[in-house]
Amino acid sequence: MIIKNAEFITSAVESSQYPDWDCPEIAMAGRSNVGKSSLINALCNRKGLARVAAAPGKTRLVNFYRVNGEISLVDLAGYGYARVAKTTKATWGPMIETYLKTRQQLCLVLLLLDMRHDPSEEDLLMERWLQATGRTYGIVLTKADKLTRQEQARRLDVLRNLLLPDACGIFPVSADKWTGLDDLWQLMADAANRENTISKGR
Ligand SMILES: Nc1nc2c(ncn2[C@@H]2O[C@H](COP(=O)(O)OP(=O)(O)OP(=O)(O)O)[C@@H](O)[C@H]2O)c(=O)[nH]1
Ligand SMILES: [Mg+2]
Repeated sequence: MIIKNAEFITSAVESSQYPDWDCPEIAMAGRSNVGKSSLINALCNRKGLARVAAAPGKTRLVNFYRVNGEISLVDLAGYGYARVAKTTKATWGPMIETYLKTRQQLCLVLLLLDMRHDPSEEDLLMERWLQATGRTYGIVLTKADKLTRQEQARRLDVLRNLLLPDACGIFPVSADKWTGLDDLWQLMADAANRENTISKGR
């Protein structure tokens, strides 16, 4: 994908604050610190578009970005971060769930997992939940640069066995070294094209 422009559009808590457009949306889900915001920056070829932090819990709310005026990337707050206050956590769950459940033009969810680790209970819950809702989802394995090629191949095998067979693909990537992004863009562009065709018929 050639990135002509990438822009932040808005942050939302409730569905009334989502952008009023028919742009196909692709969401990044996963635990805090897995690299959701970094992946958006890498995919958009822009360093500071989405805010990244070494400490987990950086992204709050549902954040909408738009690429080339035609496809939207949605950065979600991460789950599984113990140090976030209980009251904050109580609002994050429903906020993410409402978006994932109700958003019509959401055509693909990317579930991010750190390639070095086995999925957590919450990761597996999210995976099962996505499968049950019938959403099209892909698995993105982040931080591949922290492993050697050999380790990457081994982890890919291990993870494949731990995950459901329903994902539309498993994509190892590095937001640091910018690897694996072309294949991912291909998946995303296909999903967006399909959504554009479907929405014309609505
Ligand atoms: N080496 C390496 N580090 C990465 C990669 N992706 C993200 N990181 C680092 O991981 C940390 C967390 O990245 P974020 O993109 O903020 O993670 P997030 O999933 O958006 O986290 P929350 O907003 O807290 O949910 C940062 O220090 C990033 O620099 C990667 O592909 N390789
Ligand atoms: Mg983030």
